[in-house]
Amino acid sequence: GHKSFILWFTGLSGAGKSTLAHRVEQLLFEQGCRTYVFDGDNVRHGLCSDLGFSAEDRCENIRRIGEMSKLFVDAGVIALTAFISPFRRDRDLVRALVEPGDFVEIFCDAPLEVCEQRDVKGLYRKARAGEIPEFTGISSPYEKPLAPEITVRTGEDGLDECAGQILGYLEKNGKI
Ligand code: GGZ
Repeated sequence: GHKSFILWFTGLSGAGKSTLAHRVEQLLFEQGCRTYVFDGDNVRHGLCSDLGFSAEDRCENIRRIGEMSKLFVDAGVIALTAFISPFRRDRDLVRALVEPGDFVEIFCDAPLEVCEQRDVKGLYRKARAGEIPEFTGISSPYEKPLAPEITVRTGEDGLDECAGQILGYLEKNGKI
């Protein structure tokens, strides 16, 4: 079997975290890896349905996702998580939960202008209109990772290019 670890995708809303995580999952699956993707769709409606978007609630959201991901690592499953996770401290707390090397931080680096231009769900427009308080990048901060294991330029590069970079990292570092 393979080792297990966390692939932690972080970046702005609309940066493509969830889409990329699912693409990477597909590639890992083809290599015989056991995987699971956590994103807003399966976490914020369930385990974290009591939480909003204040700094405190985001912190608790990330803490729960981190603890859950750790359990998946214990179970031998590669956990892929796709959350904005805007605060460096919250991400570093998750990093500290697992063995060194088992937390792979992937910065989905897309410029705010690109995310706002895409505005797939119309949330940036609403945030600009003041209809969504504390919206990341508009009225709430995003703290870029200082030393992510991987940075992918999801604003410029295509999905397969970004997924390939991640698989390349994992192969080079003996993780798969
Ligand atoms: C940021 C928000 C907000 C606010 C709702 N700020 O594009 P989406 O819709 O699907 O991704 C965003 C998602 C962010 O949830 P996370 O759990 O990833 O956030 S965090 O890690 O900060 O806890 C967006 C939607 O929820 N959304 N309100 N105010 N994104």
